[in-house]
Amino acid sequence: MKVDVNNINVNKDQVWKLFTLTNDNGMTVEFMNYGCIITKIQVPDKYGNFENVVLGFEDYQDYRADSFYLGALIGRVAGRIKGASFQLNGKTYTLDANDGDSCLHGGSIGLNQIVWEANPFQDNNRVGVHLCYQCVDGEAGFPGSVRIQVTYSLDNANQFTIQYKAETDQTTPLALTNHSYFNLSGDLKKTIHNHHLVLDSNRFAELDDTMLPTGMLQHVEGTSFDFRKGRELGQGLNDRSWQNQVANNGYDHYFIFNHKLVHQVVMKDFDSGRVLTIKTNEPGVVMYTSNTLTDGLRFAEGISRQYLGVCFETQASPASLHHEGFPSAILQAGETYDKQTIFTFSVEE
Ligand code: FUC
Repeated sequence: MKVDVNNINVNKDQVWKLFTLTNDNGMTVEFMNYGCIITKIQVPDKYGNFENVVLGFEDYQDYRADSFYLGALIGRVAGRIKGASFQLNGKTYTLDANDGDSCLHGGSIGLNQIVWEANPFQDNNRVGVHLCYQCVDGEAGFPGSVRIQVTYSLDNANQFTIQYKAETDQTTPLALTNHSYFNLSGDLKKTIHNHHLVLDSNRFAELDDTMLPTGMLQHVEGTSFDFRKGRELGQGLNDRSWQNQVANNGYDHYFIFNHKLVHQVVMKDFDSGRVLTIKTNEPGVVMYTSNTLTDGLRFAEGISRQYLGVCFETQASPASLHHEGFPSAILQAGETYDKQTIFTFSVEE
């Protein structure tokens, strides 16, 4: 196992670091200290061919103004905050409205646009990098000075783990996640329509026509949101239901996990044989099927188009700031934020 480091010369004042984690099977995970952005994950298919299974730009410069948040670490609060404001302990906080009237993914300058301090490490079982950033009190409108450490690590069981640790000196909302778009076909050979998914969830947050949760949780039974026994993503992308249509014809919804299965997400691509399983201690996930991804962006293996990837944004719910019954996104002063999501890659014949 090893960690390689290279420089990306952005301009004469800025150099980003590009890390590549490699395990003994030859699996690699590549990411930058800019926004902790994952740019490439190379895993074998059932014939042993290594290919990339995440969307990433051909030119690293394109990450600077990326409104699709490709591969990025999202925060302080992932998802949409209604009215770009919230109340906490009797005070009203105002954030950036960067998505209509809402605050999306932490506001116009989020954690995805910060250069993080990075320290590589290696131990007996894994290789990785600690990425650290100290948010200032009031940054992007959020209260509290928050120290965040995100650790990316890879082991020889083809498990890529993201661990999030944080502490705050004032009670504040915090909901970090990663925004990688997965496509298991390898090197963007096809869209995600035929990806088969099992999701450990009975309920999802209903959206209104501005993409905000109405405050209602819908049961998945009898809908295209029922992935408990497995179904292909394409069925929901083509579904005429109000909830699929409101999300620009697909999924862009928060699912609450049952935590009854060992893995909360199992996704397969039968042609390549690749399987991705996700295990997390987060209470839920936003599944976004790149419904609004535009055509014509230059990705490493080809040109972008709708439905080219699927994000599993494991996280607490920002809707909890305005509605009862959603998993809380509040971190108390003095409490330790300790979340982890494990992405495991395997193959099936
Ligand atoms: C997801 C979605 C949004 C948005 C963005 C790029 O997390 O919830 O709708 O388009 O990513």
